[in-house]
Amino acid sequence: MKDIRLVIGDKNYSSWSLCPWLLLKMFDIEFEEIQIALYQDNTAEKLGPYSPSLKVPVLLHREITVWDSLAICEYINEELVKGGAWPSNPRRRASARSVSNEIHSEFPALKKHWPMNCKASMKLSLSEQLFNEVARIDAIWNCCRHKFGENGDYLFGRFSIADCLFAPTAVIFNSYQPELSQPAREYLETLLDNPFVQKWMAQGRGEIERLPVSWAHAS
Ligand SMILES: N[C@@H](CCC(=O)N[C@@H](CS)C(=O)NCC(=O)O)C(=O)O
Repeated sequence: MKDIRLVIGDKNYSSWSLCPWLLLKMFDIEFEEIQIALYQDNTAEKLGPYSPSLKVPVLLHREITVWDSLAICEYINEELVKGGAWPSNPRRRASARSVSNEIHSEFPALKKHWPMNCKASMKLSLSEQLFNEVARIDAIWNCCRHKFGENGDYLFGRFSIADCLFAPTAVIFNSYQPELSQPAREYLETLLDNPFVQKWMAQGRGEIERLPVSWAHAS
């Protein structure tokens, strides 16, 4: 058994699982992947031994269990990559934490109406709330790229936890194709071109489990 195990859901559907998975991959940390199909009759029974919240993702490191995507990313940052997963500059780090927490805790319409589905490709009309949420994400991406992005193509230049938190948004935007400003579109392309995001999406598209169409908008 490997020292580090990450419990994730379906790659096609589980947006939050992608965040710590991408962080571990980007920092070249070896881990065992334990995948559990979500929303099946036996999902809770299978998650029970691993997940206090009965949700994914969960990180198991020696005797320590960490759940919730952002808490897992913080744990990886502290215990496994010596603080290297946030920007080192305090001002940048404060902004990176702020936008990461914002995408994690806000955007209710996006989370409700545009679930992640790597197989989906469609342009849907946006409610006013959804329009405003997409505009806010566009503004975050613009602002971070403009103010902090000079040393690379990621939100704060070099790759950080903020990019992990926005990776599911990139997959979602790839499916539902909202209008974006040019800088936001360029950042979206950076995330979608990331080889590990590509790998995740390809594996997600290859999965055969299917949720109801009303949930996932696609086959
Ligand atoms: N705040 C949690 C949310 C976790 C979450 O909702 N995970 C979904 C999959 S992406 C899940 O496990 N759903 C199963 C369920 O709700 O029964 C996090 O960031 O990890």
